[in-house]
Parts: sequence; structure tokens; C-alpha cells
Amino acid sequence: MAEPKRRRAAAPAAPALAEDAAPGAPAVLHISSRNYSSWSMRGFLLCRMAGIPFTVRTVDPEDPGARAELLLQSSSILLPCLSDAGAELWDTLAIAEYLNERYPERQMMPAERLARARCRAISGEMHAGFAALRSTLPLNLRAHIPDFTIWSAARADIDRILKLWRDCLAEWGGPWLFGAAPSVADAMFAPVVCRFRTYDVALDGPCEAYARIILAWAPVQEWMEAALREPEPGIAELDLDAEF
Ligand SMILES: N[C@@H](CCC(=O)N[C@@H](CS)C(=O)NCC(=O)O)C(=O)O
Repeated sequence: MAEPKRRRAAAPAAPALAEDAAPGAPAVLHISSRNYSSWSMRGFLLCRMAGIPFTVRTVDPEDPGARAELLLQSSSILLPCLSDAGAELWDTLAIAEYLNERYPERQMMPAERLARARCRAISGEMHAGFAALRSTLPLNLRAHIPDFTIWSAARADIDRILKLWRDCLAEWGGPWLFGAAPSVADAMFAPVVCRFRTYDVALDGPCEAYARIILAWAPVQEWMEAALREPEPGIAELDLDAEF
């Protein structure tokens, strides 16, 4: 069973990440929650992969003023949204493609054509699919729910994801999905690894090894540490069935 809805007290503003203080940082990544938003986490990992200096700003989508301001940056009102050099990008795959084009030397996509095609295919599948997993096992980096009952539709999503990982790890030799270095696909699946840990999803040998690589990845650790320090959102009630 998912965690019951809980009442939450109003909270102070989220603490700044180190890069918030970077003087003259040109790019801004607007995010929602560090603890609850898998999309925000992906956007952050992608920016870290690109190696750009950027400022992280947390927006409370429940706050009408913040929402109005956000509309100026993200016409879909969705987060994360990256503002960089005149570009306003409110979608993680668009952020990934943009950063990969702008900083090709960072090799965010695999160099080999077939690997690159697969990387796009599985990143797209993550972006568009796995609705049952996303809605019934919501990201909650601070939680550990060992006796969680996994609904069959979510189980099917999990099995599909594990097959995608196993195939990539076998074909490209690991330890990342496409070989020796992280790619866009690893950023897309990193929040899934975190969900698997929260809800104690059992993993076989190759998938467990992959999960450990993701959890030891410096940008993931940085994000998780900040999530632990993040106050609960300043809203009266958070609907944990919402798709994050
Ligand atoms: N496809 C989008 C999904 C982003 C998304 O759904 N973001 C949610 C929160 S994590 C959001 O901004 N919701 C704002 C709202 O519903 O008002 C992406 O790839 O970034």
C-alpha cells in the first residue's frame, strides 16, 4: 500500500545547494521538490553531466505568485525548467538533447550510433511510460517502506525496466547502461533506482550492481543529501498518488 496522505506543516524555503551561491552563474534550473520530484532530479543530473555552472531554484507550484512567475519561464508550468543562453526548456528530454548538442565534448549520449539509438529509445520509454510504477511507487528519497505491496501493473513496469537494464548491461558491458561512462539514459533511470530502494524492490545480480553504481554517482549523492535536508513542502496536504 502507498503511504497514506499526511498533513504537513508550512515549511521555510528550501536550503540552497552550493551552486546557488555561484556568482554570475548563467543557467538556472527551476525545480519543484528534491525529495519528491523525479523529473527535477533528472534535470539536475543532466545539468551536472553537462558540467555547466547553474543555479537551482525551487518553485512551489502551489503558490500563486510563484506559479505566475514560473509561467514566464515554463509555458507548460511543468518543472524542471532550464533557462540557459536564451533557451527555456521545460522537458527533461529536451534538456538532455539541448545539453548534448551544446556540449558534445561531455559525451552525454553514447558515441556509437546503435548505442545512441537505444539510449534514446529507453530514455523515451522512461519519459512516456511506466505510469503504474510512477503513480504507486512515488519518489520519496527520505522514506524506506520495506513491507510495501506492489500492485501487479507496477510489477509489470518493474519487470520491463529490469529487462531494459539487463539487455543494455549485457550488450554494452556495464557498469553503466551504455558501457564505461554515464549517459542520458542513466540520468533518466536514476530516480527509478531510488524508488527501488525506498520500496525494497529485489534486484538480481547485474541490476543490483547497476543500482549501486547509480547510488554511488556523485551527482546522485549530492541530490540525495540535499533532499534529506529539504523541508517538507509548504502545503497543507500532499497527494502521494500524484504522478511525480
Ligand atoms: N515530461 C516532463 C514532466 C515534468 C512534470 O510532470 N513535472 C511535474 C512535477 S515533477 C510538474 O511540474 N507539475 C506541475 C503542476 O502540475 O502544476 C519532463 O520531462 O520534465
